[in-house]
Amino acid sequence: MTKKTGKSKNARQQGKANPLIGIIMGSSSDWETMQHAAKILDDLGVPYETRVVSAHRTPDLLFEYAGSAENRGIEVVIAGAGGAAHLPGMTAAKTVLPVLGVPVESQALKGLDSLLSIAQMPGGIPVGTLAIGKAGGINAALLAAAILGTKHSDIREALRQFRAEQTERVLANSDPSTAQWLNRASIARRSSLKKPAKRSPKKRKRA
Ligand code: RP5
Repeated sequence: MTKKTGKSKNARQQGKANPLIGIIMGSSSDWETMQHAAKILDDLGVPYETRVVSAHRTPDLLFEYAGSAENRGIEVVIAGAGGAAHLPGMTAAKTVLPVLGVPVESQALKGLDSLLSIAQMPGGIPVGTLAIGKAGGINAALLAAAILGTKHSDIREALRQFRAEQTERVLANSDPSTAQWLNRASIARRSSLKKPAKRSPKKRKRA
């Protein structure tokens, strides 16, 4: 068994003092999606920071954040946004750091609007676009770690360990029919425990 990645915290993670990754999002409502990126980085022991930076509600903050990220030591930006999602593209326009975009699932169009807004950047300013929603948040963090891994060997090794554990989990549960059977058996057991006791019929009061 390989050691759990989450427990193998390295020196980098101490206090998240020097974040290498900036996770930004257009609204605090995007956190539900972006927290999955943060969790993966926690597991890998990669220091990061999180900020709400809205392209249309706080445009000056966006310029300030994207313009200063490189000098502050950030090496990759993960930007999540929903709807007419211009945050990742605008961020990429203000920095030469790699920007990974996470399309947040919108109510109106289920995130298709976010996906196209982020992926369809005109040639010249790229945004690496991930899947809509939770999978995109997870994969943005893994891809950011892979990018950092080309320079930081400890991050590359943490990513290798993450992959090994993931493979182990799949191989350890390779027969879904057994898992389903176990599941059905435990549901049946639980429902038999919950069966209400037979009540004796109430005696009618005589008038
Ligand atoms: C975008 O608008 C945000 O990225 C968010 O996904 C969406 C809705 O924002 P709220 O109205 O929930 O703040 O800017």
